[in-house]
Amino acid sequence: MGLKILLDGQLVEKENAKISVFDHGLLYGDGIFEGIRAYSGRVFRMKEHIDRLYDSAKVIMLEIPVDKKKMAADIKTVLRANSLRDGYIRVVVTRGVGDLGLDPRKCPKASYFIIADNISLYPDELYKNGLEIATVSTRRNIPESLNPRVKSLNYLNNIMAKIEGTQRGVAEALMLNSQGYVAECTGDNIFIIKEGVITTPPASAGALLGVTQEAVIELARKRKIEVRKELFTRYCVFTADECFLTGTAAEIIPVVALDGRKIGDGKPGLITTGLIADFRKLANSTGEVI
Ligand code: PXG
Repeated sequence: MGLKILLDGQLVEKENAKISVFDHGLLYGDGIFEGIRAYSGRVFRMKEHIDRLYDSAKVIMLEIPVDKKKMAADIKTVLRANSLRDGYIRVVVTRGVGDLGLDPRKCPKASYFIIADNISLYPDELYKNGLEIATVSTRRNIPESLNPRVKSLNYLNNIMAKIEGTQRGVAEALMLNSQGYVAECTGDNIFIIKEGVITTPPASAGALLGVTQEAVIELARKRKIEVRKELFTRYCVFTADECFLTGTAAEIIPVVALDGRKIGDGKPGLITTGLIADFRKLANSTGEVI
């Protein structure tokens, strides 16, 4: 049997999960989404993801057709329908069908769908040996235009950066904000460690407020490691002892070089590997049971 998708409240086969070419999610990237993980039969940080989805909706004046409780139940329904105990969940809410104009008032009803599937992470070897990244010229959107805290369907800003990164031969690209401070990578938040202190840019740097980022901050504080949310420049990454990225898909992945400069000794550091172990434990032992 094929993959089952929940589309506007109905479970349908993947082949039948279709939306209109007049949907403004497609025509204008007018919509929002979430990426969520399930580990060992539990949905990790479901409340945080759902809260962020509804906050994104509020900012773009999009009315999600169901309440948070129903959304949570729907997520579990899709996982159960596909017998998934571990997997990646994509929740998408689009403005819905309208006409060829921009005006969202022409879209009477938002659409939503939920996909749950297996996920392919970075190759194992990168978790062991670390990732090399490069700074790209595409700056993160300024908050005054489209706030990067809104997880919108318009990811062209990040995709442009991803293309540049790929052209440079790296798996992730570092994005700066319009003032030149480090914001985040195309689909991950960034952390640096210097003399035992962990620093990650605040959302006000022009980054998504990451669910994994927040979980890692909690884990680090549990280890009695000082964590700061502060602006920093590439200089601080070049001269850091350790660096890593966090994201729902990537989890925690060590970074060992930026723009050809080795970070620390060029190997994943002790604090990073400790946090990776803590995160795996947390992810597999907490969360809402499916
Ligand atoms: N920043 C951005 C811009 C993101 O898209 C994160 C940070 C990490 O946030 P969470 O809450 O997941 O810890 C994301 C994550 C991908 C991909 O293919 C990544 C994301 C969404 C879709 C695809 O890497 N979002």
